[in-house]
Amino acid sequence: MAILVRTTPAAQARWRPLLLAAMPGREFRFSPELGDLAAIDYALVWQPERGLLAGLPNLKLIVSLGAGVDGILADPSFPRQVPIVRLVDPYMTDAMSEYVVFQVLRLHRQDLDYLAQQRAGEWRERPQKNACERRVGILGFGTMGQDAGRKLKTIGFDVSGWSRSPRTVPGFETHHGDAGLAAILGTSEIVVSLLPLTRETEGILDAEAFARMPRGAAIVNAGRGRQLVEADLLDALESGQLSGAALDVFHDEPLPPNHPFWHHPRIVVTPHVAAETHPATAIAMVEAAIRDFEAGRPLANRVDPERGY
Ligand code: NDP
Ligand code: OXD
Repeated sequence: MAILVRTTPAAQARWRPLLLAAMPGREFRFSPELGDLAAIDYALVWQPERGLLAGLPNLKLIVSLGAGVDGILADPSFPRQVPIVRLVDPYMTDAMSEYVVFQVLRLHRQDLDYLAQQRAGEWRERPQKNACERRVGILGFGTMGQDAGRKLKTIGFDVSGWSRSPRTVPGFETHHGDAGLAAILGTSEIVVSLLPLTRETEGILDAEAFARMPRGAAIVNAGRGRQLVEADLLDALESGQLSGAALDVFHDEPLPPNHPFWHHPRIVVTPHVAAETHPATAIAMVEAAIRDFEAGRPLANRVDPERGY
């Protein structure tokens, strides 16, 4: 009975001592040292290489070491019969809300313009709306979207959320489905994506979506890079349909050195750090998933591979 751990080398170095201390009776295999594949029961993974999971004949449970599972489901050979649990760590949710609040405030308070003015030595006041006059639309009103929404609302923003299924979230206007998307885009000056990457959400932030948004609107993407059509964003910024974008996730990560986003004056780039996995807090969820599985209890935060998240 062994547990495979496969994430980035840096993350693996953080997980290793914590896992060994928390589960002393267990045998761990830290990738790339896999040993006898037939002995591996559980896999704790982040963006595993294609074919890795399919090559484990006795795998019983997959625990995602991230909130998003697109890196697991993208592998056409992943074993669909094996349950997948994703990470839902309240500390990570807090971190995401910090990122969203920070970027929404930057866009709301015209930080990109004032930074440009500072560089030019220009002292000029800009007309400024109050937060309550600014509607923020959150695409993906799940764990992270709702938490970010609550925190934005505390500041005073007028927040609404969009999900796949109809949701009643006290205090928020909510939308779902295609008609709901048109409604939320049409009224939001700042649109935040906290969507998972699925067949339906790939390319959702495209020219058509930008055209629906009020002129001069802005976007924040912390969901996944492939939700954004990057060329359409550049066109929308060029035409003035959009006024800015704060992006944490990209088609290709790391963002290639010659990518136009790096030096674009209306784009803020961060290197996929909006809400990083913190092994020190996440380990409790990993242990709970394995405990629940072994006790035959229902698994919390189970992924539906058909739905894609
Ligand atoms: P949840 O599963 O809790 O929420 C996902 C939300 O997206 C739900 O409201 C869901 O709708 C909605 N959704 C999914 N598909 C569609 C669709 N086709 N149309 C409309 N709404 C849809 O996930 P989390 O909040 O925990 O995480 C969201 C994503 O954030 C992750 O999948 C990941 O991609 C990203 N992330 C990014 C990080 C970063 O550092 N940049 C860190 C962590 C996560 P419904 O409520 O109906 O199910
Ligand atoms: C995640 C991420 O999905 O860090 O957890 O992007």
